[in-house]
Amino acid sequence: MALPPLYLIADPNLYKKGVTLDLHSFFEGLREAISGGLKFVQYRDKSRARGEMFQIAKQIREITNTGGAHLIINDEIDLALAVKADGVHLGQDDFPVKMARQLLGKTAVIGLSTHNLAQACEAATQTIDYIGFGPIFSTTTKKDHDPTVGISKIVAIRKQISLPIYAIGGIQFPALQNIINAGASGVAVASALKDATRDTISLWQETLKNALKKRGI
Ligand code: 3NM
Repeated sequence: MALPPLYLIADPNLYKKGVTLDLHSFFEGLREAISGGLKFVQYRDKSRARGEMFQIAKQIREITNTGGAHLIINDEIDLALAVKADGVHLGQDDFPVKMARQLLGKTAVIGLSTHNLAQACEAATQTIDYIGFGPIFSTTTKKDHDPTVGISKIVAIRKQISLPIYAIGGIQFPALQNIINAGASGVAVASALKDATRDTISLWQETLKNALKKRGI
């Protein structure tokens, strides 16, 4: 499956009113983004009991199915299987890729987080479909994140590996052109696209597509 350049990290923890989760706004935000043409979504949730995660993931699966968008589940292989997601995104310390591939099958999309050149090169030897690389910039969405890498590090990785590279971490609209020019295949974005309108999503997608076209992709 060709992976779309705009990858939304859907994290319900960004939708809090005090301590209460505003799941209604979370789901509405996702529907709006998909109505703007978004085709690639990751459900990421570091703060919920697994039973509740299952209920949320089920609804996200319905919304993404209706909109023809791919759904990836962060970390949790059993949850991905349970809701018939299209794949999983794994961190460096998560379940081994090889086992994930065995459990999910050949056609599943498997992504791996990487934070430096060595990890990216090692990732390229595994049966994965893309890497996340970051954090490019500082972010509050991921607690205790690795040191920021900046856009220039993408250039070095692009020279070494042919896998799709998704730049992640603190990405805002003005950086898109430079990120793609550096060799990324797309961007994975959470906070900057929280409550994005369909027009904003369209603008991000067009900008990414045009930047990739200039690289002949
Ligand atoms: N992973 P935002 S940075 C989930 O570096 C995540 O692997 C990262 O959210 C990594 O777009 C990050 O709000 C946070 O910065 C992405």
